[in-house]
Amino acid sequence: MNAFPDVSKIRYEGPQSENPLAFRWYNPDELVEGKSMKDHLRFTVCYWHTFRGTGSDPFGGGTMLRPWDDGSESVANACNRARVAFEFFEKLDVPYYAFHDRDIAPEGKTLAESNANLDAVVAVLKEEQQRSGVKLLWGTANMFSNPRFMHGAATTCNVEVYAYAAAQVKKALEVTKELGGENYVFWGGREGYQNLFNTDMKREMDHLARFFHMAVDYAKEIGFKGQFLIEPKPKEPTKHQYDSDAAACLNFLRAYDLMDYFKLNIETNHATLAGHTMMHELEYAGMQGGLGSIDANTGDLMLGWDTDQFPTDYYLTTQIMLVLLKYGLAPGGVNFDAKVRRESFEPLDLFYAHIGGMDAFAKGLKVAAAIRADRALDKFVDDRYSSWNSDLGRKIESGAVNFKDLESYIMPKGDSAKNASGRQELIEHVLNRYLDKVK
Ligand code: XUL
Ligand code: CO
Repeated sequence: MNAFPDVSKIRYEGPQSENPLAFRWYNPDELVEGKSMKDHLRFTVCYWHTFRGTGSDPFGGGTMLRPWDDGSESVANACNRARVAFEFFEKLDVPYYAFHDRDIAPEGKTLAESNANLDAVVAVLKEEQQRSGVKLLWGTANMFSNPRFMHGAATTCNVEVYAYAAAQVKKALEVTKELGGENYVFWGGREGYQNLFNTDMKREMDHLARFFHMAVDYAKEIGFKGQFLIEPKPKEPTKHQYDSDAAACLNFLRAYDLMDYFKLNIETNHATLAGHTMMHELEYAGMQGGLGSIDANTGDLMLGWDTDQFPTDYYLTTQIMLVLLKYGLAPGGVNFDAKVRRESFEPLDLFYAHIGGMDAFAKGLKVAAAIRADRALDKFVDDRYSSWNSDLGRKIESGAVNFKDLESYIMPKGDSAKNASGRQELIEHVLNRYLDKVK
């Protein structure tokens, strides 16, 4: 393949480099906290935006220039596209990719035909994985594009659509296993509602849970050992998505006895649509043992929808890496669920976009590690909670006292001890100091 003749393998040149086809921060073998950047970050290219994105929007058609793609829905075109994708992964030096079933192979007239198309392309992907060493971070099934899924897939009102979705996921699990996928993702594409007047929410959520249990059972049956992930998103395409944020997802998993099998794939732009920061969503999932993987992108402060832009903000990546270093990421990864703007239609833009995103994360990793090495933030947190290290604090935390004991303790004092400053402005300044310091 030589779909990108102007690009050779992207290499690390250091922060001073002005070469847009080089890394300034991402140095795959450089050790951070004793582990290579490559192993910390586990960068992943997503197939749908990068190889299937057309640049179309509600106001106009596709704009992308993809000379290798003949635009047809043929298996031959899909196989050729797969080989081009691997040229891209290798030149970009990413260890992983991720896909939906319908990204990699065309949908046929019947499910059997779709499965056969999938098998043909999977054979090529397998060959390319073996040749290049690039691995599959996760697979998933697209159960939102085809009109049959207009009412949802695992939450549809149409029982035959539910059966179809189950069969589709069964095949997607087989394919993900065949390709050594390390995770399997469920993003609830149309699992939600537009209007509660026509919706039996309880029944739909029960069905969704049943669906997940069947997926877990089937994974066990075929020996698929990958981690299951669900991906929170509050809205779009439905008015309300059931997996609205990390808290809602974890509550759902716990209520339906699925906590042992699922973790969360947290996406930045979904977090912001939910009215949270990415750091909040990561911390919330992490503290409950539910942090699995991330979809790395960013939204636009001025726009209230899922713009899926490439992340370039060091402040954001530092926040993310602070949490990821705390809880760990593997077998998850940093998946660029991000698309180039429709005006950035040249193949070269795909490289610029990913290089910028990878560098932003590598810099964030270094800044976060520097902060952790000095315990620069921990010190503030330790101080802030130091009163809890007292005898009283320990008794409360261990459950040794009740309301009456606490009343007896505090009543004679007349009032509680004075509060100390939260130091927010100083802390924010300290964070900027580390951003300056890492060179
Ligand atoms: C949609 C989204 C999906 C999932 C995979 O907003 O993020 O691309 O990541 O289905
Ligand atoms: Co996503």
